[in-house]
Amino acid sequence: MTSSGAGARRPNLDRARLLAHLAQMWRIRAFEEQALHGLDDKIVLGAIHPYIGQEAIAVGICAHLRRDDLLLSTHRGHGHTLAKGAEPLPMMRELFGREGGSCGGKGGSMHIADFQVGMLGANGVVAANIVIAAGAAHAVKLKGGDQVVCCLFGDGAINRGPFLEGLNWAKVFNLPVLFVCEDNGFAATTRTKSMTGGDGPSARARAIGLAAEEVDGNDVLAVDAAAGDMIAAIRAGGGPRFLHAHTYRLSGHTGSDPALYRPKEEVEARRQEDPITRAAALLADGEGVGLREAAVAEMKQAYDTAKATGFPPAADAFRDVQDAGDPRREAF
Ligand SMILES: Cc1ncc(C[n+]2csc(CCOP(=O)(O)OP(=O)(O)O)c2C)c(N)n1
Ligand SMILES: [Mg+2]
Repeated sequence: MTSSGAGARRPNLDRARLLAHLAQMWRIRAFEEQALHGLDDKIVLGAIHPYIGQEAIAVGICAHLRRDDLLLSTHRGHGHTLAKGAEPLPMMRELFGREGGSCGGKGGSMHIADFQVGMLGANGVVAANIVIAAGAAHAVKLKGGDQVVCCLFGDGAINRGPFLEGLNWAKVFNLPVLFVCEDNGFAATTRTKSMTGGDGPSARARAIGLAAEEVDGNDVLAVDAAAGDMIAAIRAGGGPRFLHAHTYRLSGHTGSDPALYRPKEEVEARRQEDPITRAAALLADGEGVGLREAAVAEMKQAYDTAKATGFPPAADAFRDVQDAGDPRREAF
């Protein structure tokens, strides 16, 4: 770890960019801490999967995505969604099942989507987003243009079939998609290494013919640099790329998981590598002051407003649930 003022030893440091990254990581952290508070408050409907400790990945990657680029997320999707440009209030309302939620309050955390910013959806089915991303990238290719699709998934997802299907399809059709494996070491309560044959995510991607790189996922500037090169290559027609980002989930698997399957000392050691602390340590004294407070105020406001919002009217119960027909008739 570096102490504050270490930025002076990195003459090429783009301070404005780092400050923007730090602000965005604080926003994600503050959103999640508020959401966890909502569990204690008993207003979150369903589970939430905190992204705490992994923020540098979403932030470093989304810095290179345009609004019209497309993103596919997971069950751990709040950070991805915010980094892609979604507003926190509809997201918070969605967590609480309220009117005005991203999906009308019907989906909850694992179904948040915001097509306005190219966020095609969280996904509660591990690895399912990988084949959806390949499909979205195929659509982009057929339509023409230079949009990029980004698909984030966990290290557990690489042990499901859609990983092979999605990467293979993307390679065969030279599709504009960046696959990002967020390797936090765990799939729920299981250490992923104990369930993974061979040399892991990047080796598998290379075996399918994708250019693949590994990166320290807790170093926002390293992620930024790696993602920048890869996304530029994809946008230029270079085909799919694979980024394997090493990180650690500082929270439990869900907001209510005490994570007793790993020693406290391990978590404490990994907390020293918190991506926010590491980014802040690159700045000089006084830089970045107030970013945390601003993020907390923004997310508290979203929380309070969402909490004060009513539930959707009963008449809307079937709206957007089925795309055709009369659900009352079709139920029989
Ligand atoms: C097809 C499928 N199998 C099992 C589950 C239950 N489940 C939810 S999250 C999870 C772990 C996923 O691990 P990883 O892909 O590494 O993502 P992480 O939770 O670490 O972000 C599991 C097994 C699921 N949601 N979908
Ligand atoms: Mg994992």
